[in-house]
Amino acid sequence: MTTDRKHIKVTYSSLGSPDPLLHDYYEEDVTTARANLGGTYPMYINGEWRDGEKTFAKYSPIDTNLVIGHFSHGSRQDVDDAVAAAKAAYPTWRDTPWLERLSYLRRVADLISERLFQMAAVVSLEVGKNRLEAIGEVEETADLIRYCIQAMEENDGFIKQLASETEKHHNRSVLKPYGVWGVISPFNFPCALSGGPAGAALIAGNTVVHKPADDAPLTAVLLAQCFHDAGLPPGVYNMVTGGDEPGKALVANNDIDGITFTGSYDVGMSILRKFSTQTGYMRPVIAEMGGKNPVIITKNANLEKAAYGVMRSAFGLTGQKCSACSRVYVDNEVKEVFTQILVDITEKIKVGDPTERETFMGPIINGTAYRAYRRYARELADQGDVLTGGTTLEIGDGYYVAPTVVDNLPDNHALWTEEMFAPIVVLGGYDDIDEAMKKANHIDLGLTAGFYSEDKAEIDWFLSHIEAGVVYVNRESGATTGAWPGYQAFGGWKGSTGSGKAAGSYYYLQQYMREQSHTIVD
Ligand code: UN1
Repeated sequence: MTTDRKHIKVTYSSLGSPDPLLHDYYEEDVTTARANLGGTYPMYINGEWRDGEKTFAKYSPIDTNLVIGHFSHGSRQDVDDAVAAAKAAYPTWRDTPWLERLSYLRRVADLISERLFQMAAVVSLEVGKNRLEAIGEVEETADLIRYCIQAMEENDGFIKQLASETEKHHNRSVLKPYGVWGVISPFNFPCALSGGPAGAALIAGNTVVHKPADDAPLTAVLLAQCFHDAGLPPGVYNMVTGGDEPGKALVANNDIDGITFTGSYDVGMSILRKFSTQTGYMRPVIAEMGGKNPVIITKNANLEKAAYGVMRSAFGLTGQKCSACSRVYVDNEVKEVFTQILVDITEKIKVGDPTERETFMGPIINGTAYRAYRRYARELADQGDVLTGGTTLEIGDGYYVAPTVVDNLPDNHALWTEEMFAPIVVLGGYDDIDEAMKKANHIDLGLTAGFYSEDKAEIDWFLSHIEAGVVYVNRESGATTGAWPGYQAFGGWKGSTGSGKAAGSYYYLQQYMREQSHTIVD
């Protein structure tokens, strides 16, 4: 690796016209990462690297012959040891002055930024994310941590003086950590949705046990290395890889005081239920549980802008973002023109190896998702019209599928409401805009939503009626995706969330703390 690299500050917006050096750095690190694939990697428990008794192999979705590495299959004992280590480390970490905690976490964020391209290369190889999105995600992780650092500073450690009854009374409100915090993260944002919540929990004074997704264990190891190299005391951050077992063991462990889960609605709801009944009192659950995100396009929209926004959000990361756009309601007066533009630009998408500069869409994550895509494509072709896509693609031995646009699907079809996590978008025409809004809102999920209209009154109407946590109007770079910490608060409504508070927002960090009121009388 070149040692004297120029610092390039990345956000999803700066990636629109990136510094050419960014490509050089990324390519250099992809070459190195490819050459080093296939190693055996441990877990991180109590400040030590521990090999599990069993291992599992992780293959790349880009080419199923490519072994990313062999990873520890964490057992219940490993999880219980990690929780015990976190519990033992908690009192000292809690009592560490918050400014000192911030300097540890600032080091973690800086290490992530320093290793930006190295980690992004692994994200691409491991989950099939294209280069710009992978680079963006890794830097987003550092920024999620920095955002929480800033929140802690701006709020002076969340110690607030309150009014006093008399001169002798000294009252204040203090936010304090809970204890041991579990983080269960998904494959699609393996860095941001691990480092973001773990960073917040640690800044707040909790200790952490992290269980990453089976499909993204190497990113988790690299992240654990950042926590380790930042010099965090043993037990403060722990990471256990493996299948379902360590995740279940984490949820079953009553020494976990709070948990952040990002993943499916069904798993999120089951964690929520267990957490509220397993112990004598409720414990906090921060959950982000998916979306079925709608876009409404009126006859007053700039259709070109709308088509690009929908295309980017429906097919970015192969449709596997919780924030992906999967339903579009478009005024029948402009539907034909809009559909034509969308189909044209969809057919120009370059699908292939995500580490290649021109590739927009990499493979789908694994064999199960690949087979599910085929099943969805069949069902959609049976009942609706597949305007483009609907097929798997023969590109080497990878899990490649075509971006798919579907029209004329009956209103009562299950795939109008089921989250597919695949590059499939379904179009519906409307004559009455109130009907379109009803359809957009009628499901249990409410994560993101988009709107296209150049009419100010229509925009106000949309903003006051839509039931979603993250909404975008006339955004060409993404109709429903691409929130950045500090720019967009990212969190859902209804079944998409547990708390109604978003990540990368003013209100996020407070969720990792509980309030204590102090009254001291002279
Ligand atoms: C997710 O898809 O699980 O706004 C999170 C976005 C990303 C976050 C997506 N920042 O698309």
